[in-house]
Amino acid sequence: MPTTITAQPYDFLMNKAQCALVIIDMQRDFLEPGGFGAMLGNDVSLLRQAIAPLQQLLAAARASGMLVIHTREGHRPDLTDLPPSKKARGNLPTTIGDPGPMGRILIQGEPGHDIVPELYPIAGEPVVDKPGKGAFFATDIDAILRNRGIKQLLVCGVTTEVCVNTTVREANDRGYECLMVEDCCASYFPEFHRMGLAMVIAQGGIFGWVAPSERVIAALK
Ligand code: C5J
Repeated sequence: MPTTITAQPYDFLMNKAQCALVIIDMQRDFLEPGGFGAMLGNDVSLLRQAIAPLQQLLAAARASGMLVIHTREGHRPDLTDLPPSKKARGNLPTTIGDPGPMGRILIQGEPGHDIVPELYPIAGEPVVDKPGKGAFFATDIDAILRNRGIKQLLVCGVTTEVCVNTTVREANDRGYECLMVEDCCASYFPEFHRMGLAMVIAQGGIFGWVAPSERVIAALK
């Protein structure tokens, strides 16, 4: 029997056995003071607002036995999977692969690439390393989800308008039903956060659903 979550633009009927929690890129370099995001002049406290609600949602998902998947944006140390266009983007003095405050920026195995301790994966939770913004590009996440019979995703993480939004669009095209948990997503730009949610639910839910964590947690219990 599905559990009803009151959501926008209409109720989301969650089938727990076929639903997974996907946590996008809650990495130290994006979220911690002294990381790459902060070095670029971003206010990381805006992203950190998502940590506390996400801790509660993660605890509820774990307690319910739901599959939890974490993603990390990053590249191989030899940069062979880094498109030159991505390396050059922004014309910044410091870019992906260069030394940063927490090791080489967005490089697998470096301290800044890892997930914040508050949300650290536990045994049995797949961690998907992704070279792009979307979690489906050049990763095995689709295979992991299909092998577990997953058809619905609760999507959280950072940033709302970039990696979370891209992942929701990719998942939508592959037939997954996506609910974005609004207070468990965050952006350095509050207006982009709002719009990142608004464009998902526009036109009758063109990419999916949006609901606050308290409703999702209540449905998981
Ligand atoms: C993510 C980014 N995770 N904004 N990356 O959104 O570059």
